[in-house]
Amino acid sequence: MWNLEAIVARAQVDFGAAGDPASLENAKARYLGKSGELTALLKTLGTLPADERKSAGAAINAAKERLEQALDARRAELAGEKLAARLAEEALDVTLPARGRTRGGVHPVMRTWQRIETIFQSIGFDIADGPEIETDWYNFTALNNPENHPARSMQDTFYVDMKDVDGKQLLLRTHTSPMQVRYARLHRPPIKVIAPGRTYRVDSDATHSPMFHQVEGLWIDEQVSFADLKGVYTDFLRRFFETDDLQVRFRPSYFPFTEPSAEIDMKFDSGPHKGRWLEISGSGQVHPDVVRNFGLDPERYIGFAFGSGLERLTMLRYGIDDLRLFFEGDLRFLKQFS
Ligand code: 2U9
Repeated sequence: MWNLEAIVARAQVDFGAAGDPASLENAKARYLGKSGELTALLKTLGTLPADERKSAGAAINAAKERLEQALDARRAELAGEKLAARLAEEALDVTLPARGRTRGGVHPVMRTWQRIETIFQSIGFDIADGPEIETDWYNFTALNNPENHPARSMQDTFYVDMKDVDGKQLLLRTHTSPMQVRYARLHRPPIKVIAPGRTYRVDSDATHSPMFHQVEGLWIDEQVSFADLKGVYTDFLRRFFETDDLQVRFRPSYFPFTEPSAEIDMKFDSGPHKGRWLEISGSGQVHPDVVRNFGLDPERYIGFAFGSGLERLTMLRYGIDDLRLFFEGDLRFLKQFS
């Protein structure tokens, strides 16, 4: 008869020697595969005399079963070894000291915001704050924006799917002026206030962002003039840019909320921008209808206002030439300011 014991013993040695699942399956094929040793024996059963066939078949099947058991055991062993290797490789040493927190930095536009607050506070201006979601009245009507003005259209302004008590749709403020309207309705003159903050317009290209920052200033008293505004604003620019080599000029312009209105230009007499007039702000005498909306008598009180973009001030101060850098969160850019 065949030496089944020897076959089983050899297979067990072979299985034990297989170092990975693929080698193990190859070893299995040599015994139990289509042309494997045990399979070949099974095929010869038919050639045996009938009285031997039954016991021989049972012996081969018992051997086959032992091989299957040895295979399963070795498979489990290999899976265990693989898991152990992975655990060792990916081990975390929880006793290592923590990496610690790194120090963050102030965004360049926020630095400008902080600088502006410090400068204006030092000359007696208060800081106003207010909501970024506004009513139509505070954002447009109180500021003398006509009902059919393009700024009020869906193309120019982000509207919110919610209405105010007048049934008018709420919107993302398009300028920081509503904060000053709110402030002026709550305080009595003299009023000296700046309102820095985020503003929103439907506008997005290389020089416009749908969200940008403005700072506006408002000065209301019985005796203020363009000369005061010019003095304050020139002083602000010289302190902001840290140079006295800077000239300021007012150029006639138009805004619905001021009359007369003026663009403010500045020119550096030294440094990289030397010699070129640069548009930096808008300004004007607050329109009498707007003063009336504060609950004040325009025959008695006169107001002066200005408005500037914080991104523009920041770009000029640091020599940044692409607005998009402010909004990309690229640390290579931002780290230069911390
Ligand atoms: C009230 C009344 C009047 C603020 C003003 C401007 C002119 C102006 C722009 C400059 C660059 C906005 O960021 S920007 O595009 N602003 O030109 N702003 S006068 O006038 C006010 C504000 C509040 C109650």
